[in-house]
Amino acid sequence: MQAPTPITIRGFQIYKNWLDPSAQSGLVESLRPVLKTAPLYRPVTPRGKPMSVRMTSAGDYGWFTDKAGYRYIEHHPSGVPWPPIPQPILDIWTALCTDERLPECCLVNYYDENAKLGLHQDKDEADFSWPVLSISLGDEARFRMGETTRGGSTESIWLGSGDVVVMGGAARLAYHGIDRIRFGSSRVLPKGGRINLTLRVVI
Ligand code: MD6
Ligand code: FE
Repeated sequence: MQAPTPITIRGFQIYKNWLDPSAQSGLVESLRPVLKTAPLYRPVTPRGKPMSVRMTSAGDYGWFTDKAGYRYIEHHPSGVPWPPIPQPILDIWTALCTDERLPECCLVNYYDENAKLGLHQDKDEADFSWPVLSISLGDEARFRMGETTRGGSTESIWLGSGDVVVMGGAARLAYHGIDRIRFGSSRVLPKGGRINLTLRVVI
């Protein structure tokens, strides 16, 4: 099937409501064993500040940060291997990105009522010719998009449950972040909050 035309803002391709409610709850179900094997933890930035977003990963590599810096690691901080990326998540990548290569990391970010994510670039991967794909589940979030240099102009859009964003080409190295969520705006996650999945080709 050919994907319908997304909204494009600064090269970010935004597929509103790509996942219908049953696909959204299917993804939430597929994440349960991931979260059981590899529980969410609170990473610490290289400057020593605990992040407000909690994280875990699935796949061969998990994105990680502590005082030693940003990097990909092959095990959860507990020492267990990262669980495999659930097939329904890989299917979204294949539908919207490419079937030439599969992502090696599915980073899982959980936002509670007060969590946010400052403007950043995703640049810990080896080859920026592969896009990053992001899937939103649960509460709405204001996603901010900037330029490829820090301090440029920005614009924002609200992402809701089932929205998918592909960040490739010129946008692959653009700054972006989450200003805040609207806690309680969705019932997709029983306890509220927001899950964002980002799929990345790492090596
Ligand atoms: C989020 N997303 O939506 C955070 N990164 O919670 C990201 O940082 C992100 O949405 C790369 C590509 C798309 C994204
Ligand atoms: Fe990012």
